[in-house]
Amino acid sequence: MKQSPWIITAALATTLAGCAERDTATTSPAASASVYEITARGLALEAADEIPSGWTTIRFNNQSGMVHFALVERLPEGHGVKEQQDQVAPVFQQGMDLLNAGNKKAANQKFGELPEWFGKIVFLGGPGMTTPGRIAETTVYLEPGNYMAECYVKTNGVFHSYNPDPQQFGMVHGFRVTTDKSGAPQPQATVRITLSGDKGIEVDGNPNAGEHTVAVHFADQKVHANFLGHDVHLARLADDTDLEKLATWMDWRQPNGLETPAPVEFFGGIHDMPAGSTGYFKVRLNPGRYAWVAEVDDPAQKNMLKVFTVR
Ligand SMILES: [Cu+2]
Repeated sequence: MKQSPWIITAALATTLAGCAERDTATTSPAASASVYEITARGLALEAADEIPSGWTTIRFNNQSGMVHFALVERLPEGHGVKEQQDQVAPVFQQGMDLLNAGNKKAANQKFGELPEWFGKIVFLGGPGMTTPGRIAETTVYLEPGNYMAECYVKTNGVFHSYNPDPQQFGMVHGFRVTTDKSGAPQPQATVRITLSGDKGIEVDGNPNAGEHTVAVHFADQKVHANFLGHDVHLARLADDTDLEKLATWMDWRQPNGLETPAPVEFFGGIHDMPAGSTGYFKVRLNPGRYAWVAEVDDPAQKNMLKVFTVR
């Protein structure tokens, strides 16, 4: 029973990829790619409990009325969603409540209560911020192990990953990556981004309108002041988008940071990954003004808020 949703999803994805392929008459890597479908519905993530290892396309279907994402984390063995909900999510929520009350010192003390195993979590990308009603696809290489997907966007100051009802979980989903191999090939990129603490977001060329597979190479990784590593999300900018407001929104520690609704439309991206990794995400660019932006404190200062125009 556990595996059946996965098989159905993979079969469906292969069929869809096969249809798309006829238009281009090329061999698309997506045709044989393994797809892990994660659906956001209300304040829950719905997905299979077990998937094969290897190159995995995480197809994040945001069926909810709010912006969400699906950060993928590899948890140390023996620690699952239950431990995360008991020992991690409440600490962040209580710390956030203290920040909102203007008590930075007490907040930092609270964050000091995070369990030792929290530092052993490996962040492995996963689809970035996704506007309601959109689908975002991100491809990463997953080793066998114990995983969790999480969304910690906030609504009314409460992280989606935290549920105040102790009987219920927040927006998290635990899953197992098995030793079975997905067999999917590494994607072929049409746009390349290099991400580093020193140079920020560096894009190879200015992408044209159309479909793209964006490769993101993490030249290095570090823990920023908001405890997160650098990553990349794609935002579409309106004529009146306030870039400073967007920059502040990207930092969850700010009272309005990651608070719904988002100040822009988001089309996915990729969350932080370890130094040396490469992950991929798909985008469809229409003519207009966009930004690549990282979920760190002060992204503009770090060259991690890059505005570009698609003609
Ligand atoms: Cu969410």
